[in-house]
Amino acid sequence: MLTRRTLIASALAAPAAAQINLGFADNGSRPLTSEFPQKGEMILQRSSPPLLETPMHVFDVSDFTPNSQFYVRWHYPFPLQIDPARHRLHIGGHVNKPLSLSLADLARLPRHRVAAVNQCAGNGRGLFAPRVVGAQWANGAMGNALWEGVRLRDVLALAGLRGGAVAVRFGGLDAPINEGAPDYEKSLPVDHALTDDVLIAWKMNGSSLPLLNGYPLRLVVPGWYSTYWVKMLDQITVLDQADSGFWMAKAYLQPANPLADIAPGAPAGPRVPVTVMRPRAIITNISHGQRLPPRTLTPVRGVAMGGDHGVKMVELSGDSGKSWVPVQLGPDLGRWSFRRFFGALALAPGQNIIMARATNAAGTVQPLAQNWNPSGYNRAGVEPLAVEIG
Ligand SMILES: Nc1nc2c(c(=O)[nH]1)N[C@H]1C(S)=C(S)[C@@H](COP(=O)(O)O)O[C@H]1N2
Ligand SMILES: [Mo]
Repeated sequence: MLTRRTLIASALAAPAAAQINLGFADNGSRPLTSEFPQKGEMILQRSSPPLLETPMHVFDVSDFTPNSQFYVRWHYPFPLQIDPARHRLHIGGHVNKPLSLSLADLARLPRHRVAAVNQCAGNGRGLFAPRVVGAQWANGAMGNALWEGVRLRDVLALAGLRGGAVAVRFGGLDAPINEGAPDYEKSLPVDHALTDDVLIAWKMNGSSLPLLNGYPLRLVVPGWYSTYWVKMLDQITVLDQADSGFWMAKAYLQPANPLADIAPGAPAGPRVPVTVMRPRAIITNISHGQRLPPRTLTPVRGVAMGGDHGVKMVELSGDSGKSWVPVQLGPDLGRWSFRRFFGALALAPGQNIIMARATNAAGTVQPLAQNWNPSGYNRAGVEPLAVEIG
């Protein structure tokens, strides 16, 4: 096996931009658990409230991440039993007609489906150097599913937005333990709330949402980080001014530059809410530090996302990013979905640094340099992996 010292040495030898992940030997080195309801084997980050990460090999098998191994993230405790017949979605605030809808009421609206990546804003946080505080995810705090439900827009139309509506706020059944702590509530600007693909979903990959992924209803905001995808949704409030609540005004803020990037230790400067995701390609069949037998061509596979546009191209490099070759893409399941890639590299005996990078349909190329910010959000630089051949 590669030692930490050889990895550091090779990281220093590689081009400055190619920073090696020293955080984890690989995804599998952290404890695994199969103890959670409706979940198979997951990486355990925290049991209560649960933080469960998807092992990387799961993404190597299919375009859609199985519900049983879809990652889980909760800030607060939530009910463990929900009676679907009694669940109500309340719509109020700056509307003409406040409503309280049952699941049966929702099921009468036109049905929509969208394939979309759900990714935590802190996905990959545990890989930042220098380290940052927060859930120490590797890159498994993401997943792709076929979400099914109704358009948020259609539900808002039933209640009728009043003139001057600015934002739409969402809350779920979970609640903080500590008195006075802020409820987990997130808002979308009203123009984004009214877009075609924002759904109130109750199905994920053809089945009911797992409890841990937000049964019985969750918001789906394709192209935006999952902090907005409020689970166990029971409250929608239309606001006539910007949401000044903790989870919008104080949390999930990133440096106000396109890459969410500042020098470690530099003043934070102006910050803006985390919103759209960025293109990423992640290798799923090889883990960092793995030793592989020599072959003429070493298969390299993975998943790519385009952020807020579809994936146009994925390229591989076997020489620390000096040269790149485009690889074959899997089926196009739409703008918001994972797109798998299938390639191969001729790797020499000894240590190789391999990389994959995505380009989206807007022409945005995944940068080679890793971005950094104190909360570890929006990580989207190329992820180099060290592979030992022989
Ligand atoms: N009600 C509620 N919804 C929530 C959260 C939460 O704590 N409570 N966490 C958000 C965050 S930060 C993430 S990353 C996603 C995780 O979605 P998942 O658990 O289905 O993977 O849920 C989002 N929706
Ligand atoms: Mo998150």
